[in-house]
Amino acid sequence: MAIIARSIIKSILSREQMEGVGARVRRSIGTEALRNLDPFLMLDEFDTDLHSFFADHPHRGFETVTYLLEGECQHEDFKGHKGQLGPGCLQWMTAGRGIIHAEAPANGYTGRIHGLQLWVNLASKDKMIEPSYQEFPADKVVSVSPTPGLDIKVIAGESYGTKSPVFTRTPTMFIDVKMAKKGLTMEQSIPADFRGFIYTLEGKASFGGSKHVADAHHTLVLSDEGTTIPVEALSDNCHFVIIAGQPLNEPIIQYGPFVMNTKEEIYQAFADYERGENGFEGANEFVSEIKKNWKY
Ligand code: FJE
Ligand code: FE
Repeated sequence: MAIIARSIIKSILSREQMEGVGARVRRSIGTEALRNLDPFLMLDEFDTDLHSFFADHPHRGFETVTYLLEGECQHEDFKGHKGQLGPGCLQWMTAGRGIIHAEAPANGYTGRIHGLQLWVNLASKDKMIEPSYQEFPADKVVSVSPTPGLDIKVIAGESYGTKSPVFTRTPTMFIDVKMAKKGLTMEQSIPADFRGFIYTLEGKASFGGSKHVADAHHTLVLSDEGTTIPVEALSDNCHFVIIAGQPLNEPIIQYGPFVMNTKEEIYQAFADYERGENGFEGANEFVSEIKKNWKY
């Protein structure tokens, strides 16, 4: 059987918007133009500074994946789980039935904070599971360099024979690609049943069988047919991510931080959050140290 290359069926430029408290983000998935791309609910490229933070907020029914490219961040949840992320660090958080947390620049850090936050939907059967974290410092994020100047970090899934240790409840591929020189090429395999997209961070390249040309901050939606994604760098210093996953094909009812399958489950999420029940125990008493110490 012939190997079919995926093509680009839609290209959307992300403009900067404000989120949280003073944070600048470029939203990819999760805007009017692309509400979701099953199984993905949101992708934000945050590029911000010490004046920004995401104050105490809940999540239910999905996973948040925070991948830091530059800077130092801290996080803290309502069960006492806290930590720091540096450049190249990965936090794969399964919110499941409930997490309340704060995300902010690390204390004393005053530089640029640049990274990605992806929201991966959970199947109906997984939405109410116990919350959990998979956390990887930069040196535990696996990478592969198939040719000089081509540097790939395998956040989830597999690239050029290198496999990520991340467990993805919703089968997901997340590949971070840097191509140092114009003219370099690469090809990423993608499972036939995955739906996906490319988000460009820097440089100019041609993507897919259709050789679609894009520069930075574009979301390129992939066609559903095919098992490979060819890329050619058209400038030096190309940087982009390829994200794909198995569609859940279930109803999506989203109300901000709660993503469920029915309206009733959303009402239940609000009630549980307000009453501090069904996974939100302690919600009313919780104020993060991050919020208490916030002074900008
Ligand atoms: C959220 C609005 C938000 N993008 N990128 C509504 F901004 C958020 C939220 C984030 C976020 C956090 C980080 Cl660290 C990076 C982000 C949106 O926290 F959860 C809701 N509900
Ligand atoms: Fe959050």
